[in-house]
Amino acid sequence: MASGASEARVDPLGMGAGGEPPDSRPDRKREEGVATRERPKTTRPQRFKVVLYNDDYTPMDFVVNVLVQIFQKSPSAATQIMLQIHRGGLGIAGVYVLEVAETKAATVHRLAEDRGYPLRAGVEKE
Ligand code: TYC
Repeated sequence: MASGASEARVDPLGMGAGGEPPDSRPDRKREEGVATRERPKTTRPQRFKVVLYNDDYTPMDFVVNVLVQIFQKSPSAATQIMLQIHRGGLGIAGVYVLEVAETKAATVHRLAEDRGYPLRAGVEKE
């Protein structure tokens, strides 16, 4: 070259004539058009059941009160769930994200232990 200018000096950032940096991704054509997402960016948090287990000693009205106060059931729904547990061995008190489910199960254990009852609650993936 007569001027002595190298190509690097003429186009120091490698921008080319279009003014955009070159696409360095191998085997990829530059996308064109409107960007679209094939999958949603967000996912729903996993949900967990709080399961109450039957025992021979916890009073029925205590279980109903737990279902009303901790799991926001109506008195009649709470009574149905309690009877289902009493007859079938277990029942679902509610379904929540993990941290809420664990907190509710721990609250059941604390309230039962305070009264000397053996009521147990578990957390299971839905
Ligand atoms: N089986 C208990 C009784 O006869 C009542 C009971 C119901 C206990 C549900 C626990 O999760 C339970 N007093």
